[in-house]
Amino acid sequence: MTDTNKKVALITGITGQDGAYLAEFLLEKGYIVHGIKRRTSLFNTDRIDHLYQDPHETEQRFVLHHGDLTDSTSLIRIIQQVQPDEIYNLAAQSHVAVSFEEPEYTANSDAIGALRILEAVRILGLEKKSRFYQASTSELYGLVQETPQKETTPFYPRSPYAVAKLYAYWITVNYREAYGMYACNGILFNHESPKRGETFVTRKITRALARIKLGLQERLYLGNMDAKRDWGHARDYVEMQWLMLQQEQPDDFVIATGVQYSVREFVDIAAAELGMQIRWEGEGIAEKGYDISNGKCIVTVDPRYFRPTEVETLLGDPSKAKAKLGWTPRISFAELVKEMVQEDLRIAERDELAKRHGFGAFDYHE
Ligand code: NDP
Ligand code: GDR
Repeated sequence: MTDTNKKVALITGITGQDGAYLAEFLLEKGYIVHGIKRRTSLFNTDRIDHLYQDPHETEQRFVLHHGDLTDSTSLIRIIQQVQPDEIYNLAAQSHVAVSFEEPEYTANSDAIGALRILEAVRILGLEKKSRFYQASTSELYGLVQETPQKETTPFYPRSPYAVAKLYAYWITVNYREAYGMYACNGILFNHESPKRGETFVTRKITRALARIKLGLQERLYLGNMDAKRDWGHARDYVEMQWLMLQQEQPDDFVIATGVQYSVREFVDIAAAELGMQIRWEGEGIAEKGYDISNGKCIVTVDPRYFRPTEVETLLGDPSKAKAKLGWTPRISFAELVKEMVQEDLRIAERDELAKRHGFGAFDYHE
């Protein structure tokens, strides 16, 4: 049973970083939240387990459905059943480096996946009911044509991921113009949190440094340390996703902080949070970072993490979102790094305790 006066949201990618924060945010706003998760051989709901509701309870406010962005039939069935007021398309193969290894799958899920949802809405005659949010990305700017990047900056995608997201961006605009759908692109710059996947560079750094600090890991291997990103906090960014769907007219917005740091600077700031200081020596692939307290080499470059085509620098201009959505990030970069480091330290302490009691602690480098 569900309350018919409550707004109904459908989130694809609900098991991911943003999906988890957005689900929490919408539940607090009183929404009924439906999420699409894909079938996996192990549980993949860690990030949303705290929101789980027993399906036997009478009033259902949080419901998960099995589905996949590569399977139209599942999307049509779920959208028909849920009749959502708002659809947030967050699902994607979201790792840029992996997209070079799985370009076809990335196109299928990230590009055609968006089309499948838009078509499902049209087939079901929900164009005027269901508002649509597309998780677009600063990766669209790729080889940057203008700095800082804003909504009118030309795109130049540099990876199969970004090319797939370019299609999704334009099909969203096209369905808005062709069928009068309320469909928006949020061009979000990098946003991180303690829920960030462990293979994205920020989380990889905070996790590895916390483990090095506790003696669980020897070294952090990184790729391009000169890359610069405009990093914000995911909790702030999901609120903007919601706000984009609450306007009178649908539109596309850049969400960014307007400040950038290099990967190396991120390492320095995260290390400082752990009371560590790094001395850098060498250049390019010979660059090394030493813990000055004991002289140990704890950071080296591994060309395995270089990308065939790299996005060297991204810096967003969020003026439009500031003016029209009242966007101001609440969580600073320093607070973001601190929260991530503290959470990874807590996890490392748990692993260290387990190791001391004879339970294996693994060490992998991804
Ligand atoms: P995550 O990688 O953390 O989450 C991606 C989600 O998509 C997961 O729930 C994943 O499921 C799901 N998924 C992947 N493939 C499929 C598929 N074929 N069918 C159904 N679900 C699928 O990403 P984020 O939360 O960080 O990002 C959310 C969205 O925003 C993504 O589209 C990303 O590309 C985009 N984006 C992210 C930015 C960022 O900095 N975080 C910036 C700009 C855009 P599972 O848990 O099973 O893997
Ligand atoms: P990005 O994020 O590619 O910007 O995509 P990621 O954290 O993977 O890389 C950021 C930059 O760091 C460099 N880098 C490394 N990256 C990873 N993952 N691992 C390393 O060891 C490493 N060393 C250096 C990268 O080369 C890159 O320049 C993220 C994803 O969330 C996308 O889905 C989203 O669209 C964009 O952010 C905005």
